[in-house]
Amino acid sequence: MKIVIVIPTYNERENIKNIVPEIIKVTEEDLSNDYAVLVVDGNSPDGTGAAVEELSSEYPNVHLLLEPEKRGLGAAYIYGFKHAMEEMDADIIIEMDADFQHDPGDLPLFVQEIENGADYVIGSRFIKGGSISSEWPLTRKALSVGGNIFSKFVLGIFDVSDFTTGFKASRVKGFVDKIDLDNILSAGFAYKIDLLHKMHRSGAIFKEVPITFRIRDSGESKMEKSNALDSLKVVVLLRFRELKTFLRFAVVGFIGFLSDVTIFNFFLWQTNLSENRASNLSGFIAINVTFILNNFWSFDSRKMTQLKTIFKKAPLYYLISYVPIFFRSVILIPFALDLVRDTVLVANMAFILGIGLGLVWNFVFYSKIIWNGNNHG
Ligand SMILES: Nc1nc2c(ncn2[C@@H]2O[C@H](COP(=O)(O)OP(=O)(O)OP(=O)(O)O)[C@@H](O)[C@H]2O)c(=O)[nH]1
Ligand SMILES: [Mg+2]
Repeated sequence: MKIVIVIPTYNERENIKNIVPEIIKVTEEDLSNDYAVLVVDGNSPDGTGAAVEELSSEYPNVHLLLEPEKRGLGAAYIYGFKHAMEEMDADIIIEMDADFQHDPGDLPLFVQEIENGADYVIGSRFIKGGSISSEWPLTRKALSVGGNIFSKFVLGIFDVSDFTTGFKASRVKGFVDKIDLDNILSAGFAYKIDLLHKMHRSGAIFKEVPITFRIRDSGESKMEKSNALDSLKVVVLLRFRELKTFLRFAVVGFIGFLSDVTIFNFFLWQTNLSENRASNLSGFIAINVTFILNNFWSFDSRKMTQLKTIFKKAPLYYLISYVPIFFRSVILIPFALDLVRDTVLVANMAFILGIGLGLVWNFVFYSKIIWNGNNHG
């Protein structure tokens, strides 16, 4: 596999000169994979870029990606991720700092976990075996611990204990290459939370491995004071977006429900269709109405606009949506009528119960499969 280790730098001349040879030493031992180091430098005034160029003449698999200026950690990583995918054909991308806070000796472990089936490997400071150097300021430690608890509960992601670690490995095919990197919520440190959230929602298999987070070797911290507030904003915004989608989906569901019930009863009272047929037909009409409303409103940020995409997804949409309709028409309603005799009231009650179950079913499958953010048009 092709593994690209992306390292953002700003004024890290000494660190980068020391860490690259260590990375090369460790990765050279793995003969079955192909490694490259991609340093994304924010045009550091201390000459980090020149130091990387010198390193590349010594090590051909070390590359420099120069930014026009310092634009934030998130912006540097996004730039590096795109380059690693488009120009270097990466299968795995590793995020790592230049300042020796992350141990190059841990790299083989990250790769092994991906080889063993994980899609996203998180170097965690907060699981058994992981730690933060005791020299790290207490206030930063407290902020980190508090931020993690907050993120866990607000985002509802309970299988992650370190949301803001900078040491990670991601599988590209099917995961990073499906993420819309142009709309990441933060150009700074908080991009980490958005990326993690997107990987989680895409169904990636997560694996946390313990790391020891040391203090930086030399140079100054680029940690900005605004990072904590920015991270808080990203967590809240991510949750709110999901909630908004769900609330809109519920409103659409209610409109679908009203049309479904009205049409169902119209068939029952005005025609001599059986309950089963009436329920099937009203359901079919309702899923077409809800498709349009969901596409242009509930899931507007992931909407499909091209007919080609819509036709491609249509069979799956009908299949998913038809499951609860089939269930209520063929199982629930006949069962209820059998049990309590033939009344329109019983048919309606079973029908409504079927819609309630269908709402949950549909939301899960629509958001995971139909409007999963990978429609590209
Ligand atoms: N290109 C680029 N790199 C950056 C930027 N901000 C930080 N970095 C690099 O990103 C890595 C992480 O930044 P650090 O300042 O070490 O942040 P930290 O590890 O949370 O803080 P410390 O514990 O104080 O080191 C380092 O390699 C930095 O040089 C930026 O705006 N642009
Ligand atoms: Mg650091």
